[in-house]
Amino acid sequence: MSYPYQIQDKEGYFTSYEQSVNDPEGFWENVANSFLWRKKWDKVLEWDFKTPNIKWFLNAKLNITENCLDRHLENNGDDIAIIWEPNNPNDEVRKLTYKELHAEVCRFAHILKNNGVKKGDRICLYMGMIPELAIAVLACARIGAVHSVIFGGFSAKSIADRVIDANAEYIITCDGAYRGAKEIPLKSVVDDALTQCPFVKKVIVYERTGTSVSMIKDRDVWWDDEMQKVIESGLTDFPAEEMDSEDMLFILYTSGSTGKPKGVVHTCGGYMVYTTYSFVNVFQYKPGDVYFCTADVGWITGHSYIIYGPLAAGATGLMFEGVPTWPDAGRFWDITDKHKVNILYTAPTAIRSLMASGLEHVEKHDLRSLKVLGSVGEPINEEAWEWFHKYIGKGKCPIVDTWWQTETGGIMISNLAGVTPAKPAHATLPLPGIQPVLVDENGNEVEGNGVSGNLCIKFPWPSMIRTTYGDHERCRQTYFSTYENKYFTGDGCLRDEDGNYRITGRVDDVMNVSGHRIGTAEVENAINMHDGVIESAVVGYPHDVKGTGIYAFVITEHIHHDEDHARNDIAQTVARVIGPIAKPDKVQFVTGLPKTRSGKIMRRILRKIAEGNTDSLGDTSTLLDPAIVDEIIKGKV
Ligand code: 7RM
Repeated sequence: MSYPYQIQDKEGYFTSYEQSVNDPEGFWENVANSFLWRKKWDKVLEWDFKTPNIKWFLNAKLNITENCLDRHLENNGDDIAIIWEPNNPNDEVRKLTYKELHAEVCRFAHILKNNGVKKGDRICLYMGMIPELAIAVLACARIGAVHSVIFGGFSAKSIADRVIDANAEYIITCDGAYRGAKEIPLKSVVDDALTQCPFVKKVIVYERTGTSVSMIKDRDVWWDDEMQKVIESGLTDFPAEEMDSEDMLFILYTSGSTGKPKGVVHTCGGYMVYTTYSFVNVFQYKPGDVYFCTADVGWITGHSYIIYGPLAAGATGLMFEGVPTWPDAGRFWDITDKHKVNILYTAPTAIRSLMASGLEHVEKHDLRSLKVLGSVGEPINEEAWEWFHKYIGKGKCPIVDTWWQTETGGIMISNLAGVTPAKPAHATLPLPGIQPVLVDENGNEVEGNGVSGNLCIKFPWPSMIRTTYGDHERCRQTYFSTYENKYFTGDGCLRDEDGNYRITGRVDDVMNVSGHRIGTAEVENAINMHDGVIESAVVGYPHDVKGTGIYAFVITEHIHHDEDHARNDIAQTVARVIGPIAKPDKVQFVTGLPKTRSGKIMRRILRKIAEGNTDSLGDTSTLLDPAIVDEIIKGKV
């Protein structure tokens, strides 16, 4: 593979950037020309941010899997597409060449077809980090079905909410998943979820752990049994469905300010072009490099930078089933050494946690293969940046700090490895094609450098969100109504004297816990389901490892004699309702909450208390009951 759109040096970056602003359509047309299309576009772009209506590469036809697979077969079919490292380091590594991956995807596409799946159908995937997850995702794309991957840490209720919202009639899951020392009973969680989803027609189950599961007659089938039938039928290829550039590729649910996660919709053409373009440029991928992204496919990072971007670029990607701390905190470094990883893309929360477990885990391993390091998911603090740079990159690997979102589909602001300069704790500069702006509270653009504001994007890019599934108005309201004619990210941001962007964090009611997005309202809803709870308010607070921890203020009917026990019960309820990632770190029982006269909870005050920053609470005299503030401060946990 060669990448004609790969930027080679700093001048190249500035020239490309300028061109992308002066002639966006020409710029993207040029990038898109390097892909495989059944038919090219009639028009590059049509857009308005009012409706919003965004269309890229109009009337072009393609199948993204022909770009991720078929395209590489002739010259690079024997290259490794996926190296799979199992949870247990003593188990066998699996390597799939592009030819093998293509064959597996085709076979599984037949299985989908045999089970009644058609173009446009929604399929929920609830699986561990095994090659079959990538195979299932790609098979959906090949047949034109819309995948909705649900992270393996979500609860039965979260699955049911998503299956219902997407009206998904098909589920793909595993009997169980290995995660470190734990075994997670995925199928059993799915079964609980599906008691609420009688419309589900088929559940395809891959056997990974061998744990016993209950199979429902006429609904549940084993992956291996279905595979046997396909193999016996002798069918190998599966001709890819011809998709329109703007046909839906997938839905991915993400948290917002309300209690209900929204289904972010991405479409085929633009998403393919942008994820591949950004992958190749940000990481400066060179054919033959081994690239390891530690994210889970259940999040957007896994979609864009484990599956679609790298595969369309013909890259060799490493997929890891387990967790960074098992069997010990040296696992990432062990994997890096074992597979001679060249590019490592991970999250600040992982870096901070591994940093805390001591250098002895690092020093045992040879990390000389590393060339480029990357960070994503939350602001990376300077201490973690320096540690990553010094002890993992040995001072010679550029670190790319990549800012982006589920909604943006791909990396928006980042330095390009070794091409544009890094600055610790700064995402630095927008990729060519991306036009960020900062706006003040009145919605006016803040110009010049050395300024701050809310981060917006003022021009469309190919992988941007098209709609929120089943509720276009919600998409308009959330992203396009705060500031006229701009996409609003929900993030606060600084632009330094040199024009480098530094993302400071969410300015809405979304928390970023270990890089996972969780809405305060979702956690409150879950807490309020707990017996005896009258009301609750949840805020984020600075946490050494997680970045943000979850602090819950809870009003209950009765005073608890064993508060620790009650706290634990509430945390368990949240884990059951949402998933373990949303468990509050701190629960404080209070008799009231600081509210305005109109009954609105003053989160600003609760946030300050949770931070331990009670000197600057600001004006509390407008509160309904100012005395409650002192009570809450005294009872801080
Ligand atoms: C890719 C992803 C999005 C939110 C986003 C930010 C935060 C992500 C960075 C970052 C500072 C970064 N998608 N965020 N990357 N903040 N620097 N490099 O994480 O939809 O799950 O989250 O994450 O607040 O709005 S996401």
